[in-house]
Amino acid sequence: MSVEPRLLEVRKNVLKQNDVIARELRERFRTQRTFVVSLVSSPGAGKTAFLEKTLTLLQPHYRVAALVGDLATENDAVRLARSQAPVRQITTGTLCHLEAAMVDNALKEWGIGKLDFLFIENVGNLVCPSSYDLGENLRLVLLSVTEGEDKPLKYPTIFNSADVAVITKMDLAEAVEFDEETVKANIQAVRPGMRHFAVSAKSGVGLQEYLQFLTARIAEPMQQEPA
Ligand SMILES: Nc1nc2c(ncn2[C@@H]2O[C@H](COP(=O)(O)OP(=O)(O)OP(=O)(O)O)[C@@H](O)[C@H]2O)c(=O)[nH]1
Ligand SMILES: [Mg+2]
Repeated sequence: MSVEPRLLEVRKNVLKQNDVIARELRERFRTQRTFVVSLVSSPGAGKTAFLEKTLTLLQPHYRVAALVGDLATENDAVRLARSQAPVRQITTGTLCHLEAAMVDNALKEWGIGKLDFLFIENVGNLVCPSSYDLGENLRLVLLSVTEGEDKPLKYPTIFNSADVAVITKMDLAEAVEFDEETVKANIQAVRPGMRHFAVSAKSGVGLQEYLQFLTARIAEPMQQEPA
């Protein structure tokens, strides 16, 4: 047997194991009525800045918390904690993505109480995180205006694994001659029907529209509950 099929087999088993844990997590989140949102993007696209704003704006009205993954440092957890929301860093060492087991372990050690929203910031990478289900309800893929409009076409897998696209750093759009129509068309080319928000964590543009979308998502299942 050549090495390649063996490696493929190992990878298949890791993914299968991940899916089992992710399914358990999703079921647990469902019974606890916690809406889980994960964020994926290239390094530096603005996940932490966007999430810090999200937590700060939701915190007065909802029970929110965040897990954040990075290869090294607790920098992002320190930044997110400025929102006053509970935050935990997961350091992955050499791994370029979070896995469901890491989320499971972090939550078990944490013993955090009931939440309305749990946010999970993945390691900055446009490739690795796409294959790993974390049990989330909604996966956001972020793309900053400085990265170029062609990224959805070049990294279709991550856009296909996500539910919603968030274009970040809109305050810089003019300076880099960002063309929103082109990026919209490129997103639609790889993921027809995908919704997108155009935001800036610096100026606050687009944040209210995004938060309305998010909070409506938790209102949905609650409205279906019997009186
Ligand atoms: N002008 C502007 N800069 C931003 C915005 N959002 C983030 N930045 C800057 O972009 C840089 C990277 O932002 P982060 O929030 O650390 O990005 P990230 O995706 O969390 O990065 P990693 O976790 O390392 O992958 C920082 O210097 C931020 O201040 C924005 O909306 N506008
Ligand atoms: Mg970050």
